[in-house]
Amino acid sequence: MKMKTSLYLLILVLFAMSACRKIGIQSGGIEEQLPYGNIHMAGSSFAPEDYTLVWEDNFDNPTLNPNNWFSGCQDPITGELTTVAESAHNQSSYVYAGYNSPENVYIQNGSLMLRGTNQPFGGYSYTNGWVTSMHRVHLNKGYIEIRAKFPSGDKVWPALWLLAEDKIWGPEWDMWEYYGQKERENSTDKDYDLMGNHLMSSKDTNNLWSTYFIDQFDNSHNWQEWHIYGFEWTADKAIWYLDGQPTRTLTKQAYLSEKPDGTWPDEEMFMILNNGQRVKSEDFTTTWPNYLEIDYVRVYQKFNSDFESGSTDPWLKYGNTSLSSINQHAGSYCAYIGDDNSGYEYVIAGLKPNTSYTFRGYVKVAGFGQQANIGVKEYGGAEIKASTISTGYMPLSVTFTTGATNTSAKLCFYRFADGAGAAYGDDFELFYTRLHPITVLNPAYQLHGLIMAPLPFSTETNTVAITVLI
Ligand SMILES: [Ca+2]
Ligand SMILES: [Ca+2]
Repeated sequence: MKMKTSLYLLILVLFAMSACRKIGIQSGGIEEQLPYGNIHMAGSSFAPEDYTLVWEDNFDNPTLNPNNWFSGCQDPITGELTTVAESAHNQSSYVYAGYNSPENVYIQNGSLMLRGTNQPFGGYSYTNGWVTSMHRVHLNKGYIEIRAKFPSGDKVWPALWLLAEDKIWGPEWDMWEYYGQKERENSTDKDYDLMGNHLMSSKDTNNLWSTYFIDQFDNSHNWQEWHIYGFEWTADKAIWYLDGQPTRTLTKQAYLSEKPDGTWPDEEMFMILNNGQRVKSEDFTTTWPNYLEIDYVRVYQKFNSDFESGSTDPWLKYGNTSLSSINQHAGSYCAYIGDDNSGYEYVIAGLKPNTSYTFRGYVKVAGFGQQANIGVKEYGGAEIKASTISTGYMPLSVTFTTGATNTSAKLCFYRFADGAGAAYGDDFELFYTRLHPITVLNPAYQLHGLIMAPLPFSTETNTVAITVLI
């Protein structure tokens, strides 16, 4: 009898354990989103190290998000034409053979579709889809990643490119610009199937181009397949990446030695994604209609968060601050605050409205009785801060949600008026926090020790929505 009861109990326990494993498998999907780093790296990105996702459009909504883009070359809110555009529907009719119209811009199966047609309209022989992020999404340096499928054929001229927010032509970054056909300079010869990675800066009316073409791209890479097109722009170099592999590196030094009158881009620039048609190109091999399909556009930035550039730029400083080569949390440098009422601020742009971000970093003070803080303000909500009085490095973090129309935030590292003293800060990061429903077991089960796997969340996932299974 006793044995029978024990057996019965054993069966019960085994049943309970197998039920737990079942639930554990259910929660196994969550582990893919963890460790925490995977959340801000947004899945299968080729972003170089130390970059933080600051903005993305995955085209998941049924219509184009007007906070990010407008169709064509005229801002529907301000009425302004984009940089060097001649009308709302054509940027430059001497080079673009098509009329861009909203009918050619739509979202299908989670992708932005930019259609090109050979249907005459508005005095043009072709029409096309064209979107612009002017005054909505712009950046001064960073890494842009676009997952796209390009059209091909002699007439097509699709491109993913950047122009200046101040609407002066130059600089222009041609991240990825495909020519179905292009005539050679000072020659009647023609090239076909070219992908371009260019920079242009200008001196007065002189455009200073540094061009680079990859020949026979469709032949070698099949551009009708999905590819991940990356472009990194820093203070001293640009690197174009295809599916994570560099295709061109242009250093500031090389550009300026090639173009002594040139300037390295150092200003806010917006994106244009378009499926244009070239005036000068033939139309023998093009299939109509054709499409430039874009699954996502992501912008990553780094804001010298570890000070390993040997400078505290581009942080804005006030009071007594300097770069420190002692007391760093990691690497060779950190940020030093030498007195009270002093600190660092950095306005990070390109954020999404109504979205949660976490700003964190390592901070310590030099002596007892002092306090140092990190904080965030001007994001659409009340200022938030986190503080430490520790003389050893402490991780501090603040999580904030941008307001309904806010696309930037001011990140701060500072000391109040709490007396003389010093503080050090290092390894700051900004995380984009995705809201994933997470399924975990009822904590009661955990108490009974029936979970074999570690809990699928860490102390840093407090903004992740959690569903508890009873
Ligand atoms: Ca998508
Ligand atoms: Ca450092």
